[in-house]
Parts: sequence; structure tokens; C-alpha cells
Amino acid sequence: MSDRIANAQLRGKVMSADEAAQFIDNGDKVGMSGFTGAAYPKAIPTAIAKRAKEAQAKGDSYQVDIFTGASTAPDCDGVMAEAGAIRYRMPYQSDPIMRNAINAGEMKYQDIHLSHSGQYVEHGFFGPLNVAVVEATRITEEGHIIPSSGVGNNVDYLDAAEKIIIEVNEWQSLDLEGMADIYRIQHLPNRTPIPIINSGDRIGKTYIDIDISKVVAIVETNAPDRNAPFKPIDDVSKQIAGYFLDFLEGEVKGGRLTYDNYIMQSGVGNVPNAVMAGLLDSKFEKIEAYTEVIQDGMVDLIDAGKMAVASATSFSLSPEYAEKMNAEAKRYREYIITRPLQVSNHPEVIRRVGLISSNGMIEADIYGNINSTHVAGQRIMNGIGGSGDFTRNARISTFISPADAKGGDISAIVPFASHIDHTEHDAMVVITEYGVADLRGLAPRDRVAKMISIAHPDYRPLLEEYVERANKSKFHQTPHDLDTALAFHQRFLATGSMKA
Ligand code: 0RQ
Repeated sequence: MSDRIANAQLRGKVMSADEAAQFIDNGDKVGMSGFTGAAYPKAIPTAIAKRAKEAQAKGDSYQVDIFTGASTAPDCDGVMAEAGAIRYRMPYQSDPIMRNAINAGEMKYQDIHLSHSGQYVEHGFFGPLNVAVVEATRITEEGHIIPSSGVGNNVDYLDAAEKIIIEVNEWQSLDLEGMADIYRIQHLPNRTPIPIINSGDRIGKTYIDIDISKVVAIVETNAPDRNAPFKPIDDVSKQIAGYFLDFLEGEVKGGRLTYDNYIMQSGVGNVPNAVMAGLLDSKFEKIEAYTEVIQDGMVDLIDAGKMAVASATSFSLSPEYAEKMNAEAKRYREYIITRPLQVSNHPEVIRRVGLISSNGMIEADIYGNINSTHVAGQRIMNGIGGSGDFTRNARISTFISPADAKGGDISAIVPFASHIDHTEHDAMVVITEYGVADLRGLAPRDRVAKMISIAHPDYRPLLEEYVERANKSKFHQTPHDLDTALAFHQRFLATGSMKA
């Protein structure tokens, strides 16, 4: 194992996770690696949870603020939330225990555009970062970190932190070395352009150089990344994916896309999986991804010779595909690049590459405002993640979602979004299993019929009734009846269903 720690000075810092956690004090701000179920520290979170429980047993308090790249896994966010070990969390989470704690008001959560999160730490918006806890595949002789299955905000956290703890995870393949492209984004103001023109451009180093005098502990682990298993693709997802592919075909017919220049960004989940499965049998070739996470479907596209390159910040692979990636990392690193989050999600690069974004949503309103995060305007689901970074800057932004949720009790098309993450100015195309609402070039009032046409048929009459009322408004740019604009949500809260 210790041959993964080639630097002699750092080899002397190896200790247990419990010993290393003693360097993390009550009230500390801790920047962790981790992005979806990949590359998060496997041992320190449990040690933090243990410290919190021991403190509580003595009537003391032990809580920390946790910053990551994005969501993590049950043995990271889950264990710490369960122990009440977190005071404040940013920029994204999707853990059921943590979500409940946030919604119950037991911990604080700030849902931040992922591309902003590292920069906010760099600029000191949270005060000093006390500790960085980062997973590595190995440490080189010079003391450089070879990232594991994701990069996320590691560079920003390692640069900003007063103390560094490194987890060296033997489970991660040594062949991952060479996949990461570490480019240190320049300080503001007047930053020079990030020199990425094509998704596949490599502009940095394969390692993260750190100030090794800040390293207080190295913890050895041997534990897998933990993403949810791949769900079989259901019929609704297949229908939505079918409409999405029709939409792409329409772009080709319209002369706005060719079969060999589709650059994708894709959110995660059932519908994106169905889209990628559909692309396998499509006419599209040499597909590129400039996205946030590498998913099973992209690995399939690479294997089928359909995807030329995939740039992201991290893996988000099912356990089966994570094992496959580990076994064949040497081959996949020819196609896959993992970048710091500030680069993978940077508006400047996203605009330049000219990608088509597709993300899920909670709801959209009749004018095309999108809620990605809050059920009935109040209950957080996950967070905005990178969806804002990509939507705002995509060449074409799309949202793909079932038209209803919870067995039909919730309509995903509503009169007025109860929380707005992406405004009508950013969302161009919304797709459900009932079709495509192409909102490009349409004034708000002309969007309404398109949006209602993709709603579940049970909800269309209720939406029409609302529009009739709204149109009595004195003002006709974006008519609303403010008394009943949120009636769908009020009804859901009162009766458990949005249906009248
Ligand atoms: O609940 O888990 O209890 O069954 O939300 O919904 O339909 O399985 O879809 O997994 O794609 O999630 C918006 C949450 C959709 C996700 C959201 C309930 C539904 C189900 C999951 P259950 P589905 P998805 C960044 C990409 C924001 C971040 C983002 C998300 C659960 O896409 O978090 O885009 N997006 N990141 O029942 C109440 C509604 C609901 C609802 C769905 N209207 N009301 N519950 N659900 N709609 C960029 C990258 O590159 C990765």
C-alpha cells in the first residue's frame, strides 16, 4: 500500500482516520473532495460523525461546515447528517437523511451554482477554510496528488485550506493517472481566457501540486465509490428520450446541427440514461460531451465508437460500470478527461464549445420558468447543481422530465413555478412524454399553448382555466392572476393532489 505514497515526508504522516479527525475542530470549515458518489473521502466522514456523537454523549457540541464538489454518498453526507455533525453545507446534496435534516431545519444548506462554489472559497466569502480532506489515487515522489475518480473543487480547497488531510484509496485504479487535466484558473480580476476550444483539449497537468507543509495526516483506505445502481429504463423515460432525439433530428433538418457535431451536456437519472441509450441507435456520430459527470450511457457510447471524447469533473457510474472503469482505466483515459469544477462548468468555456444542455426539473410554468430544486416552493429536493451553469450558457438549453409525479398527484407543468432556478430567459426547450415545447423566439404569451400541449392531459383543462383568468389581467406581457397563480401547489398541500 505505501508504494502509493511515494513521498517520504508524507509517508511519515500516515495514521488512522480517528487520529486524523482530531485535526478537525468544532466549528471548522472543511472542504472535501467528492462529486456524486465518486472521489469522496471514505473514512474521515465516519470519524467526524463519531466525534459528533461522542461530544453529544458528553453534552458538548461538535459540528463542522462541509463544502464539497457536489453530492456524495451515504458513507459521507449520510453518516455525518445522521450524527448531526454538520452545521452548514454547500454547494449541493442529494442524500435522503441530509435532505430530511435540512427540511426539518436541523442543519443549514446553501444551494450554490457549482461553478461559483470554489471561487467563493478562494475569495474568502465563508472566511478561512480550516481543513481540506481530499481523496487521492496516489501521492507522487514530489508530493503531488493524483486525483481519484473526480476532481471537483479539490484544487480550490487544497489551495485555500490551512491544513490538509489526504485519503489514499487503494480501490481506485492506478491507471486513472493521466485522466485528470488540472488547470489552475487565474485569479480575478482580468483573468486571461481558459484555453479550451474543443471538449477534448488538455491544458493542464495530470496532478495537483500542493504545499506539502500543510499536510497533517494521510489516511489509507480501500473502499469503493458508492453510486446508485443503474435502474432499468422505464417506458415514460423512453418516450421522453424519443422526443429529445426527434428534437435533435429537427435541428439537423433545420441546418442548425450536423450528425457529427452534437456536443452534449447531460444531467443524471433515468431520462438522460434513456437519451444515451437512444443515441446508440441514432445517426449521430463523433458525439462529444462537455459536461459535469461521466455516466454509464457515455461509457456505452464510447464503447460503441459513437462518442469521441467526454470531458467532465467526475464519474457518476453505477457500481458495475465503476468496476469496469477501474479495470479498463488505461483505455478509457484516451477518451475521458476529468477537470476541476471551475473549468468543467465555466460559463466562458460552455459558451465557446456550443453544447446542447439537457437537465431534469421539478416543474416548469406556462411561460417557461423552471424549478429544479423545491417541491411546492419550500421543500428542497437536491439543489441547482450545475444545471444553471449549463442552461444559461448552452447553445440550446433543454429540460427533460415526466409530465407528472407521485402517481399523477403532481403536475410538472404549472401556472407559476413555485421556485425559480432557471428563468424564462434561459430555458429554450421543454420536453415531456407528450412532446416538445420549443420556446425559442416566442414571446411569453405565445409560449403558453406550447407548454400546455406537453402537460399531462388531466391537467390541461385546469391550466386552460388558469390562462383564461390570467388573460383578464390589465397587462399582457406575462399575464397572471396573482390570487390563483399558486393554486395548484396550495391544493397539493391541502389535499395531497394538484387535481381539483
Ligand atoms: O421522487 O425519488 O421519491 O421517487 O423527484 O424524480 O422523475 O426520477 O427524475 O431523478 O431526474 O430528478 C429535478 C430532482 C429530477 C433532478 C430532479 C420527484 C420524483 C422522484 C426524482 P422519488 P425523477 P430525476 C447538473 C444536473 C437539479 C440538479 C441538476 C435534480 C424524484 O433532476 O435534482 O439538474 N435536478 N443537476 O417523484 C414533487 C415534483 C416532482 C417531484 C419529480 N414536481 N414534485 N416531486 N419529483 N418532480 C448537470 C450535470 O451535468 C450533472
